[in-house]
Amino acid sequence: MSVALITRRAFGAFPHARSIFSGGRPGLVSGFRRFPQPIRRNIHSIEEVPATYDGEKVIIDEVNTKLSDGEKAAIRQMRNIGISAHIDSGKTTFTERVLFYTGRIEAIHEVRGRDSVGAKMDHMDLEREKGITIQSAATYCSWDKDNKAYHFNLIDTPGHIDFTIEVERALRVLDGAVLVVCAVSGVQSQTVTVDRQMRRYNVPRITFVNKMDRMGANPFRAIEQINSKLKTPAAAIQVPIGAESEFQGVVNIIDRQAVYFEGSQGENLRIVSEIPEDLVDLVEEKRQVLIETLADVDEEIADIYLEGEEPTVDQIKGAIRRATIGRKFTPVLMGSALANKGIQPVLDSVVDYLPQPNEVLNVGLDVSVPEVETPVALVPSSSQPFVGLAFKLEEGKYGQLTYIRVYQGKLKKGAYMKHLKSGKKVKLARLVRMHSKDMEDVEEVGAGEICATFGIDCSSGDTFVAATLDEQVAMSSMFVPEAVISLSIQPKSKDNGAFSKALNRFQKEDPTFRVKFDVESKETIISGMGELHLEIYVERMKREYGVECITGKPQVSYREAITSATKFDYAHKKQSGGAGQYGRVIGEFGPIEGENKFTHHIVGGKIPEKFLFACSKGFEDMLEKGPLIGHKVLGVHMHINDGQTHVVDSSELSFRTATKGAFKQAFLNANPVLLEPIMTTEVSAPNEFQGSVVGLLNKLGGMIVDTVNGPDEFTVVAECPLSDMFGFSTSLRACTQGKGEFSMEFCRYSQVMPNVQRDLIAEFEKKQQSK
Ligand SMILES: Nc1nc2c(ncn2[C@@H]2O[C@H](COP(=O)(O)OP(=O)(O)OP(=O)(O)O)[C@@H](O)[C@H]2O)c(=O)[nH]1
Ligand SMILES: [Mg+2]
Repeated sequence: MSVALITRRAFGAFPHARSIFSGGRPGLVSGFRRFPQPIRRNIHSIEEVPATYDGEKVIIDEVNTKLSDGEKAAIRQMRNIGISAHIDSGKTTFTERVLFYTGRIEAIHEVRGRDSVGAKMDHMDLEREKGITIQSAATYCSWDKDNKAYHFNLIDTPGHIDFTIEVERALRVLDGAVLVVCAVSGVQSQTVTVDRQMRRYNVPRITFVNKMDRMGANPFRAIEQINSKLKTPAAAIQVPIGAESEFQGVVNIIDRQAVYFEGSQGENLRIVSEIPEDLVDLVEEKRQVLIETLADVDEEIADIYLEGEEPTVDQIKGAIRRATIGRKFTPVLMGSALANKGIQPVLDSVVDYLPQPNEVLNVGLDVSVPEVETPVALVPSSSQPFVGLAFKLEEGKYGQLTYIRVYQGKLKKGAYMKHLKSGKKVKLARLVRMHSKDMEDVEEVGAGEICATFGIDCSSGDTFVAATLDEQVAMSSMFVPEAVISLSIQPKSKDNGAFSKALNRFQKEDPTFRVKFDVESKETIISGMGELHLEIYVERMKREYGVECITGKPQVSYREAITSATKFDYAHKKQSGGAGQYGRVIGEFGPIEGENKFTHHIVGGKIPEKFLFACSKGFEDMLEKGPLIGHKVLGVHMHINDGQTHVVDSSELSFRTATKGAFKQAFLNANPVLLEPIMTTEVSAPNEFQGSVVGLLNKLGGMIVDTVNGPDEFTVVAECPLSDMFGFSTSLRACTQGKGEFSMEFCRYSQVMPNVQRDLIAEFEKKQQSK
């Protein structure tokens, strides 16, 4: 069995990434071994995690036999969904309408609106000032369809790539998503990123093409791009009535009904079976495209299609549901959130096409027996023992607020649960459901739901289980991307404790924000996903903790790597005077793809086991601070196959030191190189600025990989070295009269030019000497 098979919310192998393992035993994740299993009565062990939804479905059906009829009826009314997409595509604006139409808020307020109230889900002052979402916000609401009330847990996520961890953790715990795409810009670079994130956690999605009121809106171009760029079969289930400023509503092509959104806030739906005459042909054409696309991904429709018959409305809807949940298709709806048009059908589609919590497979790992790990299918039944994941933390006025997704069993106010990592039992003094920043107390939360609690101590990504559960079931955590930039930071005036308190808090809440103290330079270094990410924390430090800070220039996080293989034979000796030290390690050193690796194969006990453990620690020490310029090391494999021990003088410390020495020597022998982050940069601006934008990107060493010209705007995608991109927003503003927009995200590492490498090393050595 391969670990790579485990996908859904389980233990994936993510190259170049840190996966925080909730069981606190990272060593076991990759070294999966199978032994005869003790019989487990309280959990649903499975052989392996299937690679496809069809395989998952077999287990899901088994799991469902454990649910009572009452539970099945209740879970049918439940949906956990995320709203995710490229920056500024209108997620928060869309969510605001959802809250209004479901009666959760009494009036609609706009993101950066003139009434200065702001959208409900962007509740931080900084979000309202900047008009962007920084933190994801959770809420729940109830949507009535066919006289039944459906309960939605909903998370609005940020689009800016600097806050991408918020998308990761939301998608990690949600069952389905609404992908919002702009009708003018179509699939943008971050749409591709979000798509990748949805795939990582196997999240089915429906698509909403927003901003149909904008000039140049074309939903069918966007759909074509979903097919070609995201490689997800997609087809419209609506066509627009009117476009741009004349956009009035949509025709549902499945049942051939026209829907108009009337009333000052689009709250009155007028549904008529009369389709505007000029749209009749288009509806039929797109209906045919829908059926053909479905025939490719669904057997039932394929059979009907081959027979030359027309599927019924129910057959089409059934196929869309199966194919969407099976992650083979995405139905596309359209509208304008800002103009209050087209939102309600999306809510109906969430009910119709996105999965109930018992229609997706959620997997944990039973880690009760050391070195034996068995996947476990979690059963969304309240009668099962509780298993939940703390996916997000926030420091609030009542202490740590911990968001939990309940995968199995239920949580009750006043009851106890067990923190898997520490084994400690914790009391659930308060249980709440979140409505953006507001909380609503509840007595009990059932399987499949999302809730929050106070006063418990844990890290983001930790698993909690029922206090009575003997088995140790661990949920995997989310994918955590590596930081690409860092800067030094210090408080302007003497620190009274608030500075470190703030840094600790931010670090605990956000695994992509790292803090370290550089002993040599005596500086505190913060690192993160981009300039904006760090800027926001510096600003929050001032606003929330009253600490003004001085920051250094942003620095690129380089990586140190090797390009050839070599051998090492290194002895660490200190045998004059006092207690001696001796350790000798011999082996091979070479480059590998992806994660760094340490292995050993020692015969005849030349290096005892405990010293080998010390060697692995020495290896890890070196990875953090590479021999060239003290940046992280990437892609090395160190293998120790021989060595020597001294009866008296050898110790763990001497072998740790010997390994560090061997590492440094071998690294410098293996043609080392410095790697720099290359960023995919997407710029859009009015056509008249195309020349100056392309000129700017060229000047910054960018390689242009794609250019798309729209009627008014162009979009250019370039790969640029991060070191030249600091302050890009200012240069772009200057060359486009403030009309240009850009997004930037990490693409890959690439070798720096030899002269740059020489300069960076010289600069580093100079700094070392001056100390
Ligand atoms: N013309 C038009 N503008 C829209 C529409 N929906 C949203 N906008 C505008 O687009 C801008 C961004 O909207 P948001 O809702 O903040 O977008 P977002 O996707 O939540 O942005 P982030 O969370 O920062 O990624 C705002 O100025 C909105 O008023 C729409 O349907 N039509
Ligand atoms: Mg937003």
